[in-house]
Amino acid sequence: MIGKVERYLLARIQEEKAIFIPLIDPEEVTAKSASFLAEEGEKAGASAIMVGGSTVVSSKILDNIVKAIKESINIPVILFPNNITGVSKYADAIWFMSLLNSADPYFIIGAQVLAAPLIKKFSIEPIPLGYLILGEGGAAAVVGKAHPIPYNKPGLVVAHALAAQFLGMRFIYLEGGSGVSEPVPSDIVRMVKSTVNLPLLVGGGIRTKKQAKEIVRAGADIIVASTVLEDENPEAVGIKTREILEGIKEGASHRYMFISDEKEEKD
Ligand code: 1GP
Repeated sequence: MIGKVERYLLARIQEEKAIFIPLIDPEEVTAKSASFLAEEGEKAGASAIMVGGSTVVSSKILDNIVKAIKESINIPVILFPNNITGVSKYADAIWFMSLLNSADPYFIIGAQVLAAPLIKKFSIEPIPLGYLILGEGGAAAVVGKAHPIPYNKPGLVVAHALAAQFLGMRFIYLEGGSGVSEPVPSDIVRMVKSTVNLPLLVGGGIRTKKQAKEIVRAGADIIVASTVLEDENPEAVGIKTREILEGIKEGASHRYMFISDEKEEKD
């Protein structure tokens, strides 16, 4: 049941403790700049490239971008769809995600039903993921009709993540919203990690090495970042990618240990 890309991600997480997946928003790039971003990511040590955004993009544009990325890198390309238009036959895998705190069943199960036959037809590997939008939530919250869980209600985040685990989802994504001022607080990451036994993705508003380090230290297995890598200056893209990766590495080597519900600090 577990496919090649998922096995690969789990192996890299086991090996490196935490990994980086740059996210490319098809609305913000051309095929050329997307390839460049992906190449820089791969060179710096990113484990995969995600492609997706909150607003609608034509399937043709998405296909061109995914195809161009695929041709320039060897690491997997994973779709991060906001809707059924987020599917491209050129990708290796797709986060088969349910927006668990949406008020609209379309984003919990409707879009997934419509997209499933196409994903099967294109042989794209689906990776089941529980998606939760917190804090400001950004465009993802508006488009997905979510009730973002406030940062001061960590118990609610844990309850949602636990429900995702019990439903059989294999990854959890804590989303703060693209470009938001405050990424998901490390306290929330720590609480989820000490209760839920699933690999944890955290994204939204992560711009600095320090933020990446703190979030990984608190237990994130995968850091996702997009806005910080959208820079006109090609040199800046490489520098930022490496900075985030350094933060991830430092955070992973100074991780809290999670023993049942108690945590100890390890050095
Ligand atoms: C959005 O979590 C991602 O879905 C990335 O957010 O653009 O703020 O890095 P940023």
